[in-house]
Amino acid sequence: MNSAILITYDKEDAINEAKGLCDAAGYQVVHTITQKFLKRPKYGISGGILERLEELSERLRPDVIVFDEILKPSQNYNLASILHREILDRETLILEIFERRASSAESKLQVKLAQLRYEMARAKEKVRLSSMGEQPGFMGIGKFEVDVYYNDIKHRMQTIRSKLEKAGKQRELHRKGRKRMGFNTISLAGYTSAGKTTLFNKMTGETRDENKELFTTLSTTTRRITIKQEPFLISDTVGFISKLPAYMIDAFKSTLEELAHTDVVIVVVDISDSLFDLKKKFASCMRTLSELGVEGNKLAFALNKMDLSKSNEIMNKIEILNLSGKNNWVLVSAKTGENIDKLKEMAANIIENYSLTNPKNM
Ligand SMILES: Nc1nc2c(ncn2[C@@H]2O[C@H](COP(=O)(O)OP(=O)(O)OP(=O)(O)O)[C@@H](O)[C@H]2O)c(=O)[nH]1
Ligand SMILES: [Mg+2]
Repeated sequence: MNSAILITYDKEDAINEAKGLCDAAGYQVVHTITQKFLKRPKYGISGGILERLEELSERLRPDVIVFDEILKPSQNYNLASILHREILDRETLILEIFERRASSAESKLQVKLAQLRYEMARAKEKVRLSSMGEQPGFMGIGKFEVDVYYNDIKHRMQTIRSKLEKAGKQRELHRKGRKRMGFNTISLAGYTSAGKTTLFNKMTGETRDENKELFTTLSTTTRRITIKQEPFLISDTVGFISKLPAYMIDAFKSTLEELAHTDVVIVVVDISDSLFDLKKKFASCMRTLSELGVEGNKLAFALNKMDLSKSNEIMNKIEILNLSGKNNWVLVSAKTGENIDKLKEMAANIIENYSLTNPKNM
């Protein structure tokens, strides 16, 4: 396993998430530096911290330095030239994880597109820097080459986009086909590691990869299940994360768009999270779902990992998530299987109620 020094915010949830990301990308964190502020113009961090980092980097010789913020090319260059190590910012780290995980042709294209968009965003700054005559991070490359580089990225992005568009059209055809055949569809969504795949496995009798690491699932899988003698199609999806780069959502759009077209979205929530994490992740999921255009009355909440939580804490959490008094949630354990049947019935009921109030969607 490669080693990393991690620089992140001095908040427990930020530290845990950043360590989880490092782990998922295959880096063992050998030292963590925490800071209140990581957006200083030149290095992201202060000169004093940079000195400490330089000393640590020399002593511990990590393979990379992970910077849990988004770095500009100039900042990345400034850091690398002092630390003599590869610097990975938060976005590069997430891209590395996605690259490691992508297995289907479509998810590979999606990751490629996200990588190119990342490069593109940086190419713009590089072009700007080179035209101003200062070109940190882009030494010795003239304006002409920069333009060639920029156009090349643009061209490659177009090629991938058109391939993805085809895949998207194929998806749409399948979706319409399923509708015609009268299938109702259910999707599992939620923060990464909430337990979507474990729940999917429990609900379908499948054995898909479930893992403690973040972003285990990148491509959607769909299976047929029966609830109250009716057939349904259920899909597992990619997890959300806070501060997911916009171009990542864009790259995974065709996959995530499915969520807006399914009849029920089961939002999987890890109810065993600390109150702080729970609120943050819940808000981030709800924001992403609303950005994707998923209607609120199509949501069912699976409050998962009940086996890990005490009941008085759970009730408090339900209150805080504003779910008490509502009937669109159920406590489950994907591990023990508790209440899985209840969840299935709830999903079926939501579809029934929805089609009663929206007959045109039938
Ligand atoms: N104790 C307990 N652990 C669970 C439960 N559900 C899932 N887990 C564990 O939580 C971890 C994450 O589960 P996954 O099913 O991979 O989570 P996911 O939401 O699919 O994650 P990504 O695909 O990475 O977004 C695994 O280690 C599971 O074994 C549960 O009900 N109880
Ligand atoms: Mg998964």
